[in-house]
Amino acid sequence: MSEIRELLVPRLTHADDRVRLSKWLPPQWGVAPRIRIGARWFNTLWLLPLGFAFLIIGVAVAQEVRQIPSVKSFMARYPGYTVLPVHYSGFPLWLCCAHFFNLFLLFLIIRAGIQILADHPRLYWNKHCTPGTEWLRFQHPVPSDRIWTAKDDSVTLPGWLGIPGIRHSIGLARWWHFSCDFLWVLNGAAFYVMLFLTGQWERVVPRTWAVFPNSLTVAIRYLSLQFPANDSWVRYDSLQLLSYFVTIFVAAPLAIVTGLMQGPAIANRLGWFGRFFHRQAARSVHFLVMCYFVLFICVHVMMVFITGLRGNLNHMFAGVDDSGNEGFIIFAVAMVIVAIVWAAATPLTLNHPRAVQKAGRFLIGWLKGLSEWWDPNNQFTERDISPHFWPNGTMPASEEFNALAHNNFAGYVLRIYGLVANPASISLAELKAMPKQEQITEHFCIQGWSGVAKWAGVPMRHILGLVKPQPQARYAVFYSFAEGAEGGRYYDVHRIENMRHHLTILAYEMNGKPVSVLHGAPLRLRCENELGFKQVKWIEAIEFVEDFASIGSGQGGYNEDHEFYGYRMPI
Ligand SMILES: Nc1nc2c(c(=O)[nH]1)N[C@H]1C(S)=C(S)[C@@H](COP(=O)(O)O)O[C@H]1N2
Ligand SMILES: [Mo]
Repeated sequence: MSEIRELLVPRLTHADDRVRLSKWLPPQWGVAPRIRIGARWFNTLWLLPLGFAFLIIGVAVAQEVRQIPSVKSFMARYPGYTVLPVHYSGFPLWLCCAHFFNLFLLFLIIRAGIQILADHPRLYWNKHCTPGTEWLRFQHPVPSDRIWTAKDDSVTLPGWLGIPGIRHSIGLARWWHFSCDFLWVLNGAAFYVMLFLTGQWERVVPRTWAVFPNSLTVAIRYLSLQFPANDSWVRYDSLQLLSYFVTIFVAAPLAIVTGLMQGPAIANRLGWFGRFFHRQAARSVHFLVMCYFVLFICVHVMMVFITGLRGNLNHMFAGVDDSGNEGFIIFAVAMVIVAIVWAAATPLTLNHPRAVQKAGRFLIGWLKGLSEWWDPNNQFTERDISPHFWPNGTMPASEEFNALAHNNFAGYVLRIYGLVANPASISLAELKAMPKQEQITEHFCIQGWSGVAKWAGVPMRHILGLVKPQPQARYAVFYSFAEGAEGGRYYDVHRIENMRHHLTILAYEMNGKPVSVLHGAPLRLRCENELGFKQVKWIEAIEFVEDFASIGSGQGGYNEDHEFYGYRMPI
């Protein structure tokens, strides 16, 4: 069987350790974000003048309203803050540091998050991702006169906004997003602990219901442009307290939970809740939380600037309550650091993508891999099957494959070799005579779309029983008939543990019919605790190996080599 290896391995290509724009997907710009209300699409840019108009009207209304006697007495009864005993003082150093790390990481998280979204620039409330049913898109409608893959759909972003801006750079953007998330969660956890150890939580957690009427008073004051005194060294006003509470204790945890719920390993374990609050709902909420953060940052920064900049910066950046300039100086230095990192992130990523991949793997890859311990167990019903299942990837184009397809794959043989006791060559008819397993499962593409389909095929457990991998075999390599996007054979590596799951099958049927060539005929993998790119289509051969360092560029698969993905992708 070693001749098969000699046949296949040289057809893999070595990937570059830099992003070569000449070989990458050519740029394609989307459109300004559109929101669908009923059957009509609205350009969200209208929100800018509309928001401005509403703000001006709001000021006029607030100025009138606060003259009304009953409002006056309401505002006298609820002055805009509550005086309760407190057990903290000022702004300690740990708080200033946590605040800086938070803002520093949040910029990167948001930029990389928008980049991830640009890989499938549509958001849905339904789980099927059927074109036309999205509620938000920043791409044109899906063309209906040709095959339109998820990769075709991805859009370019300006390099200062996305990291790294170029189309379909989700592999790199995810390393940034997840690595910074991890550091952000660590920072946040330390922040939570310190808040409660030092009594500083009393600044940001409401302790009486009066926080609501008091917030109304503050809102009327600010909106009517008569700012209350800034007492933040001692206490925040009620509206500030409430908005910080929502940001720290609602928005941040919601972002974490809805982020995790988009990964197959976790979504597959949530049972009815996961079927109801599915990946697309989680993804939409995740996006809305990001919008909240952006709005919060804008309003927060504006308020810091217009309610006494020097004093505010002295509090939060220097931890002092005086009229000196130290807060401003530290803030200026901090902003220079943010600006340098902001400017460097995209060029660094394009010039050293392999380093970004390695750093990400080091920081967060092991943690993502841990969720593979959970075996996938989620199954759907016939009613859940998606009417449209996005296709993805580069179609096979070789004469050899076309000849096989022409004969309905009658001449197809699956070759299994490497570290196995019984190497095998199995025809499609033989595969179909083996035990058949049916499953209705959700497919999670790394780009963001998902879809439910019924798959049927041979359980990988059965194949393992036939070929008997040797004890040192740790990985299964799936070689495809098709090339990857930059040329060279598409392949992907799975840990052998994944091959033993009860839902891992070699599928030859999709939704009750033979799998179409578009979706991977004659045979494609289903391994339900991993993302879509690991479900190799058009399988030509499977090799069992001890290590994959010498295969391709050694990263564990075609997209791992060429697009800098991680090879364990349960999230
Ligand atoms: N050979 C091969 N298999 C592949 C791909 C590819 O490009 N080549 N794309 C992967 C990706 S990114 C996804 S999301 C799924 C898509 O499967 P589908 O076309 O059936 O939706 O196939 C995976 N398998
Ligand atoms: Mo994918």
